[in-house]
Amino acid sequence: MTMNRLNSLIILFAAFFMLSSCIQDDFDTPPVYIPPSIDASQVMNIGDLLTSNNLLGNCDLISPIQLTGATYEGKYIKGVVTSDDFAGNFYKTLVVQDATGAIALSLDATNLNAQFPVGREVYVKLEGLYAGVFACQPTLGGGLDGSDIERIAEPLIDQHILKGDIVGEPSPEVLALNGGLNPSMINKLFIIENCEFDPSFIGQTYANIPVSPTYGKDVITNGCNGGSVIVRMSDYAAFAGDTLPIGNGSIVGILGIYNDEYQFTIRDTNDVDMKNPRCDGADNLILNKDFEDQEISSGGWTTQVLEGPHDWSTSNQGGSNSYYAVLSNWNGQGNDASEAWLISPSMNLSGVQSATLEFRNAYNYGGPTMQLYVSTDFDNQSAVGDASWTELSYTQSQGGFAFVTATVDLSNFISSNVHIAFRYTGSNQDGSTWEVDDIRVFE
Ligand SMILES: [Ca+2]
Repeated sequence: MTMNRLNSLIILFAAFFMLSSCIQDDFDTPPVYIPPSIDASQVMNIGDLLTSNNLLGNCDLISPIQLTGATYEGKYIKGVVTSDDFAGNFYKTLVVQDATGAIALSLDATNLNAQFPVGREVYVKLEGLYAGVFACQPTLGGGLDGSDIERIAEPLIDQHILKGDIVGEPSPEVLALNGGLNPSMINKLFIIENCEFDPSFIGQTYANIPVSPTYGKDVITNGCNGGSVIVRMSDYAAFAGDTLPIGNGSIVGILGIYNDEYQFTIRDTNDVDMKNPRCDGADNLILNKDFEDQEISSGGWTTQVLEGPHDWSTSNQGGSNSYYAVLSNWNGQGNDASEAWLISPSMNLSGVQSATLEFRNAYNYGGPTMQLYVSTDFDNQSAVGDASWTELSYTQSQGGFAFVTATVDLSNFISSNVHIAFRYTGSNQDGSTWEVDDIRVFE
């Protein structure tokens, strides 16, 4: 590129930026679309479409019905797009709503966001489409696949879905989880206030990493005033690997249903605003491991066995109504020389003022004491011996399997990569049974 051309380009860019700053207001105004010339008399309420085809709460019954005859000739529904497939949590689905109801459109196309962003009005030409339920969710499709509704084929989308103006995202209705859910709510945009993700999900990612496409992830979300709903996360979502927020707040999304289970679907993580202290008033929880899922390794926990055949596992033996982590070096006849570590996921404490570790512990039988360590340079996968660990003292059980709660200040270890670990040791002469539960780190 010659200098002259470069200079002209720079001048061109400068002119463009000056121009664009002058006409900024014009850019803020959506481009004007000439709306299709559709008379108000041609527009049917979505609510009427749902009820006249018996689509609400009627999921066992129906084969999809083709919309034909005088009722649908030249008729449209007119709604505003509320779904967004940009982040990948919606797929081949467009959800639209008007003041009377909401419905999903099943389309055989991706990148719908480019044509039909949130807040765009669309007119859906009904004649020839099929109205039915997909796994109980009221849906418009393009045909029949056996007795199921089939997507609208891509070449037909332009014929059936006409773009209108961009009118902006509708204000979400408030959904009170303690008031229960009913079919008339399906496909509508809602905000759930004063809610939080279930404690069992703290420290976890939004969806499954690596991708486990068959399943996706159902993240239980509880209202502080009671009630709960599953928030459905696709393993293909762009935010699948992000960590779920642990605070209390609000979440915006579209209520759906999959057979008899209501599911709430967010468009992206901008829909999630959970920064307040949790329902129980607890300060921000950074880590919460209660073993109630009977999984040692859920939530990013790992173990390393350095000596002997024994590893950490979960149990609720001994009359405990709670699962806990346990390790014993007893092999049924004697003790094995043992060393095994139970290691937390990495915690990012860089933004907190202080951090406190709280956990319950119990033991029985004579042997070495379980040790507690903290590290700021463990990489989550190398041998524990490759990292530096600092031993911390804690309040120990008096034995006899009696649990006590220990509280440990981690404020000297504020960093972006903090691990805590429990180190079990035993010899071939003796060894205790150690139990750990309700491990929480909070600000
Ligand atoms: Ca427990």
